[in-house]
Amino acid sequence: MKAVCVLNGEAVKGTVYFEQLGDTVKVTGEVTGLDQGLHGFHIHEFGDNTNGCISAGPHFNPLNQEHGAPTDGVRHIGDLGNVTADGTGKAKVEIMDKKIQLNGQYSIIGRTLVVHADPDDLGKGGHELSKSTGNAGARLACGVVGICKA
Ligand SMILES: [Cu+2]
Ligand SMILES: [Zn+2]
Repeated sequence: MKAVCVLNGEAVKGTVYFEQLGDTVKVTGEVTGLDQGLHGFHIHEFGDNTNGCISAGPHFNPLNQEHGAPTDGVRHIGDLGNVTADGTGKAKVEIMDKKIQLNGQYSIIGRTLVVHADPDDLGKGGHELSKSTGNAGARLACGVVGICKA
């Protein structure tokens, strides 16, 4: 099964693909228009963009855990860490993750992918928002994850 998300922001655009490979979801694609460096990259709970990316709500967190790094045992299902933009503002996405899924109770289909202005501190920044959002700042672009042709 495959899914796709078209990210749309003012300056930031992107296309990200998701493919279920056994228990792993492979995430690939490209985001452009970013400042050089790290940018938080998450699945948020709602596939609602009526009021822009803010309507997507908090990180997808069906297990009521604290925010963390993708490699942490304790994390939100939606915590995909950061993408890294180069000097031209382009970030290549290549993530393998076993928490997000394309079906079942942890399915991300119909939820929103968000790319942020700032780095996700992976829960370790000591900021009051570290354990909820990674203090990743504004939502620069977002899009709903939808099923695509296999
Ligand atoms: Cu986010
Ligand atoms: Zn999170």
